[in-house]
Order: sequence, then structure tokens, then C-alpha cells
Amino acid sequence: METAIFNVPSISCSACSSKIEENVRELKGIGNVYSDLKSQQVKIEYNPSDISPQEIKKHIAQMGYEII
Ligand SMILES: [Cu+2]
Repeated sequence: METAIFNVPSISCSACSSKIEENVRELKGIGNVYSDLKSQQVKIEYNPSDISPQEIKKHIAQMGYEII
């Protein structure tokens, strides 16, 4: 497992944060997902042979959250 950290400034409340966590967890090759409302960061463990950070990023963007 590798860890990727994304800055997601549009996380504005705990509902955003849990929505992102739940959705990302459903993807193949994802381990722990931790999203922090205060720092507006999402920390994601992933298996590089299943999924790339680019794909994770795209998935989060499709949910309507921009990543910087
Ligand atoms: Cu919200």
C-alpha cells in the first residue's frame, strides 16, 4: 500500500468529508481513507497495481470536489 494526500479545499463540512471517504473506499485497491475537515486534506492508502493517484483524483473530481 502507498499513501496519497490530496488537498480538497471544497470540503466544507463533515458531510463532505464522510461522503468522500465512503465513495473512495468503494474503489478497488483502496485501503484506509481519512479525510480531515480542518486541514481539508484527504489521505488515501492505495495499492498501486490496482489504482493510480490520478484515477483517485478523477473519481473525487467527479463527485464535485476540486483537488489542488
Ligand atoms: Cu459539506
